Amino acid sequence: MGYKIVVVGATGNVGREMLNILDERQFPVDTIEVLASRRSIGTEVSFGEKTLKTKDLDTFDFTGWDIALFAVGSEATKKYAPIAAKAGCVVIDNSSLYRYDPDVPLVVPEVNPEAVMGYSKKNIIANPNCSTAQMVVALKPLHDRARIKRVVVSTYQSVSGAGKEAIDELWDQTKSIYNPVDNKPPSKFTKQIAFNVIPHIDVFMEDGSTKEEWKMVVETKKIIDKNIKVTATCVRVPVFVGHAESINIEFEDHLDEDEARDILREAPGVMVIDKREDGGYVTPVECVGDFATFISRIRQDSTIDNGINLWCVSDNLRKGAALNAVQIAETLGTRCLKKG
Ligand code: 11C
Repeated sequence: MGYKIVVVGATGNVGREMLNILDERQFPVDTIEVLASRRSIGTEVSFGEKTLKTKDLDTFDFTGWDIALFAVGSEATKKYAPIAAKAGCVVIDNSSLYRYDPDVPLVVPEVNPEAVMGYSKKNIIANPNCSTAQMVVALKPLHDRARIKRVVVSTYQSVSGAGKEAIDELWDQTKSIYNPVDNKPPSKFTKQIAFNVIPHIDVFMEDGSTKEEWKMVVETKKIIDKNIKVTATCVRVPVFVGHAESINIEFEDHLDEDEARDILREAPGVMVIDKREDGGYVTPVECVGDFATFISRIRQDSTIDNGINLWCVSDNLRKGAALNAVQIAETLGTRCLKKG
């Protein structure tokens, strides 16, 4: 006996990945419904061998459904997630709307699976931002061993994090860069993204940081430990899929680079590829379609007492969004909503 699952926003990049991952991981689905906003009703999406047609989110009755995976923006989430939750369907939300609500757990199953138990306060569980999800998978096992004091992270984030129009903008600009006739001014990004990098993701905050950077700080505290200090610089790069991060970690206790590598080798969700030779590390194009968070370039930071540097790469549409949401559903199923 399986679960009655709804995917909300099934025609978007993340919604489609959710369907792929439910199928790939053989999530026990009894019945599935795919929903979309009015303009996308009737759009066909694949679920394994099957083709499903999207129905209208606006008129859908969530009563009797077990889990709704939401992959729509904060505005639509604000309107429809409470309706689903009130009808008794547990919402797993990919937007940022509920992440900082103390009554909503923010979960990365490799890191804080026990937090799912808190779902019942609002019948909602939040999925973190993609750049946070992959970082905390790498940080948690090291924190358990040597207590992290401070993290300095710089991200190299792919355009798919900003949606389909952003993917199209990189594609169009790349094709037309040497052909001024076809050149359109940037619309999704603030500056040219093809053959360039942009140190700006999401809106600016009062202190000069961006909201993407703020999310990495606040979400890491909520997921792992409120005492961990994080400072982030988030940068958009001309890559289609796969976020990379350069992470510098300062610990309370000494941690040798070899022990750090051994700990990460054993850590759930992590794949260590770390050969000190040409190509002995993972780049974003190699992580696309994978479930793992890849860690490379693990080395001592000799400028501080207890410091490690590492390079972390993951598929932002998967671990950063759809995979994490499905893993939350799996955890919820195992711990709280047992079937059969
Ligand atoms: C990006 N990380 O790469 C963002 C996308 O808060 O869920 C995800 C935004 C979020 O642009």
